[in-house]
Amino acid sequence: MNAPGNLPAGFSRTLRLREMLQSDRLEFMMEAHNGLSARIVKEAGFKAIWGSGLAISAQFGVRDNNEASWTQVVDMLEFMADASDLPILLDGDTGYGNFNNVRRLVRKLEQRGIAGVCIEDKQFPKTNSFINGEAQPLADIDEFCGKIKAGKDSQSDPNFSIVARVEALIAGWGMEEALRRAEAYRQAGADAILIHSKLSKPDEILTFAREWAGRGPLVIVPTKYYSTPTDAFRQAGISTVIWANHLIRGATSAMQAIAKEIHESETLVNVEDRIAAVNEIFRLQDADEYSAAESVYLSASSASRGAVVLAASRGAGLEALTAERPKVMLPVAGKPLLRHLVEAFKKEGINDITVVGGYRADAIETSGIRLVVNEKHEATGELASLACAAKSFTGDTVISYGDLLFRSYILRNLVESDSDFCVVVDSSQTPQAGVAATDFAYCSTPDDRALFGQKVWLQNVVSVASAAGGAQQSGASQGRWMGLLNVRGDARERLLATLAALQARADFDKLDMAALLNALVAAGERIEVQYVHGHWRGVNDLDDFRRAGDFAHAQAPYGAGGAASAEGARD
Ligand code: SPV
Ligand code: MG
Repeated sequence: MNAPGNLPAGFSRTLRLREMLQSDRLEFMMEAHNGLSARIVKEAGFKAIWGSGLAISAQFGVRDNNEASWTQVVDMLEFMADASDLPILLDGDTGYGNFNNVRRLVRKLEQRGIAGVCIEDKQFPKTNSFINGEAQPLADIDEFCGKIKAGKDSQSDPNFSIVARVEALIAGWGMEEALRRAEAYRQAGADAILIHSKLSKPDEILTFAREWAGRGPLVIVPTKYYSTPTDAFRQAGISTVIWANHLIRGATSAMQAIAKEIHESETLVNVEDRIAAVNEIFRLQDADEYSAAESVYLSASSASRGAVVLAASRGAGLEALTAERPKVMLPVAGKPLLRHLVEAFKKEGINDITVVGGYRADAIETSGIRLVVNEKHEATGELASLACAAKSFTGDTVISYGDLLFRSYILRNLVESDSDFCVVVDSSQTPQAGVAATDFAYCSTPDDRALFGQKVWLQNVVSVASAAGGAQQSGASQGRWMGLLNVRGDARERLLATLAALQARADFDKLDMAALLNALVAAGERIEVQYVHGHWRGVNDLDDFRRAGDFAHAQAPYGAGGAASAEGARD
């Protein structure tokens, strides 16, 4: 809720700043010096930002002597204006030159969404008022009035504010001179007067306010007279208080303490719980908005692609080799099977890889992947494992068996499919008497190996389990499903709904991927089939395992010991 008289964010920043300066309430501005601090000021509830010259130069690591160029300051303001929709009043020092520089400054500030500028009546290049203030020459009054007029004449938004800062008290010229200057600046068109003091008591500010008698908005910076109760400013009719440098100072103390602690202790353990979590930084950067936008604008690209790898099994027929590790960790051509798969995904820009482990999941090497564990792997099947990774379906997702080796074009073509669902079927593998194999696929058209541009659709997949369950299809299958399924965009929601429906079945724990594919078809989904003819290996038994090494070696780059073996050449 806005307090009465407060303008909500829908009003322009210039209007909001103007309203703050002109309102009868005491208002507050908080210093910010970059995008992050601007965001923090807004979240704290402030209505406007002071773009402090001291703080902005300090965060650059330079002095408050116009060492940072005005364009560097304006560039920083752009980040601040992007990070926060609050009005920003720039501390524009002396205007960075003469009247002409002020004109250009005002135009550039308006272009970047800055609501106003404060210029001070010193000479360029200035020095911070708290460093030897008396020694600093003041500007000629007429010359400074010319700057104010030039700035007012060049603003295109009538609500852009120019605040004139009187440095007469800082420079030791006395109250009368301060009042004389303030009046001249008011008459030159200044929208408010900033009266600055370096005393530790508010006396001269309160005197000035009394003498000023409400001729226009007064802005103060109580850095030195900070112990004054804020109500005293309210009673004096001050318009706006600027807390001018407290975020850069707070950040400095924190950084000094943390750097010292980490340097001395050579560990992060003492600081981790005392500093903002990395996720808090992400939040302040609005990382969630990026992810949401990514799913809208990048849905077909690699940036939103993920993979879910089913790797819970020990490997029937491989017991001798898998006492200490799951099948996916068996070494093939010098590295675990899973690593071959992860590298294949990464080559296609699929970096968000979730592996569902089960048997000896502790032995799965987790670099570059997210491991989730199907704790009930001994009593459950592939779909129970898949359900463990349901949260990982965020963009386009490839679901894969964990024991696959394949030539890279297979995955590339799969992820480039524009169908909601797409599977790869090997037409070179059909059921043979006496050979145990699963996942035979029945498709709308057989592979004539010259089908270009014509889509083939999956009708049914028969695994050993589903065949045993009576779902056997009559007639010849067109090949073997390789264990790769691509799910595009929003189709993942339908896949997850189908999975959830199957989860309600009493036999869910026994269901495999074939059951999911068949349930999708039964639900009316069209699953595209991409035929291949060899060029891949699954590792199901010792024989497969032995041949997998030859296959993998044949895929290794030339010069990396990857001379094509007879096995690889044939495929
Ligand atoms: C600033 O914040 O840079 C100011 C205020 O100009 S002061 O440092 O108090 O002069
Ligand atoms: Mg300053």
